[in-house]
Amino acid sequence: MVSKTEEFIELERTWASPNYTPIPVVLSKGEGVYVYDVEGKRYLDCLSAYSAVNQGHCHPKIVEAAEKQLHTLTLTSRAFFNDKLGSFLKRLCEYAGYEMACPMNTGAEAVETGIKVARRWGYRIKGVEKDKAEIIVCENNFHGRTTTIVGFSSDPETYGDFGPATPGFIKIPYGDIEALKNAITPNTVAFLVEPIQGEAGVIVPPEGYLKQAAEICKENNVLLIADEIQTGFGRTGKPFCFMHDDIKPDIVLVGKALGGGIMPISATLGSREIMSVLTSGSHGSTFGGNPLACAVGTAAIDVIEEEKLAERAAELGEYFLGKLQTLPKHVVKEVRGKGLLLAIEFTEEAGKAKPYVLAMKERGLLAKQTHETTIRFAPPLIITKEQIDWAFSVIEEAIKNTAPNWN
Ligand code: IF1
Repeated sequence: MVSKTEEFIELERTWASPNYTPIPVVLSKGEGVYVYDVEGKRYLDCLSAYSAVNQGHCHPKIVEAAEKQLHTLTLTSRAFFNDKLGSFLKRLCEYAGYEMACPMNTGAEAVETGIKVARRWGYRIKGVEKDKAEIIVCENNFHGRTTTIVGFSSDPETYGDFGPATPGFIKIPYGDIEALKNAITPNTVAFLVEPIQGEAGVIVPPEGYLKQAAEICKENNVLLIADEIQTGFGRTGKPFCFMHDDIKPDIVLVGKALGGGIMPISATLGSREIMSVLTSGSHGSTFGGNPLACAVGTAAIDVIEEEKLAERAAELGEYFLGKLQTLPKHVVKEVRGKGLLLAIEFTEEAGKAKPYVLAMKERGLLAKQTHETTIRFAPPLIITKEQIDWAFSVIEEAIKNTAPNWN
């Protein structure tokens, strides 16, 4: 007798391109911090769709905003104005502290928009020689999956056989200020950086790194572009991770949780001067800024603010980090992160992360390994202290029962 789980897995494996190897669980319902599989089993979601479900699954206020707009007006294209876009972008820009935004859909589109804005700013405002613009990026970056973006990835899995790479990108080590200084040339238009490298394994840069990077960019008339697609909207304990360094990047890229866990919504934010290089007809998107997205995005921001999710992430993240740090050092060699973007890295002796992820799944907690030896924990920011206690008890027990030697 084939179980429902096996049936659904078989169907997905038959019809979906094999570009993922999902954890063997078939989800069919989500509510708050919990998701449910087709067998009716409940799991605490410690991935939040890679930090796109900060507000929790199917948040009633965001669902209500979507439902209302679904019966009103969903898509017009930007060939026409609509009555939701201006107020949504005002809300978003004021929340982040910027003057203007270009609404897109996926994070990669926001990144590509940032690259186009920086290049055109370089040619038309800084005066860089045509087609010579350079953008500095970091080793082990993750900014999305388009051919241009993967072209400056340092992960062969991400860029392998998708060449030729788009020219004009210089890679430097993450967290290394001297390397940034030395990479800048008269043709440098921007430095694109994640405030915390998510996919690389939740790598937090040295204290003050972003502040020093901002100073160097300013001194050299180079735009600082912060990719807040994963770290934004309260995840690291502030509305945006760059705020921990008390800086103001020239361009901020947002996505994921802006969609309230319901739909793809992203944007590229900057000053009026910078964003105005996107002259009429020079950039766009069929769905970018659609009324449904604007209604959902507005509700998504409202929930982050009204439920003080950034503050919760700061306080409960500290608490969760403290508990993870009690795990034995000969099994878990490092605990990293900020707010509720956390990760544990296993020792060589403890082995690869996947068996631990499967052991956690068996016990009702969903998380995902990143690369071979790290597990990221990024629950919805609505999680309670009691749920963190439960999650930690599951994490500890799963590791205890999987590690070659716990004591
Ligand atoms: C996958 C990773 C995380 C991102 C940052 C831009 C994007 C992402 C900092 C692009 C997207 C997602 C993509 C998803 C898995 C996940 C991921 F493992 F790939 F790297 F979170 F760490 N900037 N990250 O994290 O946004 O176009 O996806 O909306 O591709 O497997 P997107």
